[in-house]
Amino acid sequence: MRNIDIAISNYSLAELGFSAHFLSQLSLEELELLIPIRVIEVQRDRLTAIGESGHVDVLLTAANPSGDIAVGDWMLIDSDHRPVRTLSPKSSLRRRAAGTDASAQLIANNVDTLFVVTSCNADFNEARLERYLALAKEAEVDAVVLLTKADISDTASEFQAKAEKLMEHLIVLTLNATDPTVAEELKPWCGSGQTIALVGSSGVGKTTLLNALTGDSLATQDIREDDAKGRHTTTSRSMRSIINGGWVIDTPGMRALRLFDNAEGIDAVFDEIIEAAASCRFADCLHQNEPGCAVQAAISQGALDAERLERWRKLQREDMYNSESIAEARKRDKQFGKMVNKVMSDKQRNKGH
Ligand SMILES: Nc1nc2c(ncn2[C@@H]2O[C@H](COP(=O)(O)OP(=O)(O)OP(=O)(O)O)[C@@H](O)[C@H]2O)c(=O)[nH]1
Ligand SMILES: [Mg+2]
Repeated sequence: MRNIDIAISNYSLAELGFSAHFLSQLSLEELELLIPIRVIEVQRDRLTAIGESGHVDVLLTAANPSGDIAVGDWMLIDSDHRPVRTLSPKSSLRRRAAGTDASAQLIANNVDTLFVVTSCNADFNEARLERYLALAKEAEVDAVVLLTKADISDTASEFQAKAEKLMEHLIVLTLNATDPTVAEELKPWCGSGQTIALVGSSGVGKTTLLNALTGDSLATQDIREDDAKGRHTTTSRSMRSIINGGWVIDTPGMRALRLFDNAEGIDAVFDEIIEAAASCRFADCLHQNEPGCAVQAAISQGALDAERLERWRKLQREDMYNSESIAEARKRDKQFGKMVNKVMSDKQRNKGH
């Protein structure tokens, strides 16, 4: 018995987000023999995807482990629905895994717009928002900040003004996520074939927004479970279709977003510092007490925020530390793999004698 389940769907590949970027990766033979599908949920040993002929359950193998596949990915499967390969994504959102694990974790792939969700309350934190914005910049994904719970705040416009200062041309919306008309407000980002991901802390209203966009509150039940506080919290990532076109990926609330290999994204968010630094007398200026430091000069003139400089430094340091520890862990894994291979081949050789 094959482990597949095909349901009816009416999506074309273009509506699913397939584009020239993916098509160009297929050979003529693959085009004829293989089926492109888009991953909507990943479990340890299997994934659910959607293709032109509906939902497909795919069993994963050692050659295609779940750790290398993210929600939003495009994959090729053969006519028996066995995974063949994952197509190179056009954007990839990744972080350092939570806890002590020095490994990379995929958040979502092939996202067009990142909705960075926070609330008009104590969750609002500039340093956290800057992290998410740097993540989006690095992945070359557009970011929009959504400030929920504006309906129960007297200072929503103050939060909005603060968020708008974090990056040039940043769009910041204040919303009531529980109001169904919110889907209308978010429509500009939800065109056919477009993919949105919702990120932010637990309880800020990501799933509430997902429900508004998909128009179906029941649809999220299977990915929710009661946590210790009796709240419904999202425990896994999944992609769902938006009422008037496009796709939305809900993610579990993140306690900490740890960036790695994100130097360019970080500099892009703090570009007023980079711009000022270009006028420093010394190319290797640390913007501390060096003579001719244009960054410190801008701070004393009130043209640059000293707290931004501190947050930029902190994020840079962290990014460097995380990038190094992930690179080291990869090297260790590789060396261990080589050692195992050597032991195995020695054993084989000894058997042969
Ligand atoms: N009044 C009001 N309540 C909101 C708003 N957004 C979310 N809520 C409420 O906040 C609570 C948490 O919302 P969720 O959508 O579950 O939050 P989440 O971001 O998905 O949380 P996790 O799944 O734990 O990451 C729910 O009770 C929502 O009804 C809003 O804009 N206004
Ligand atoms: Mg949720």
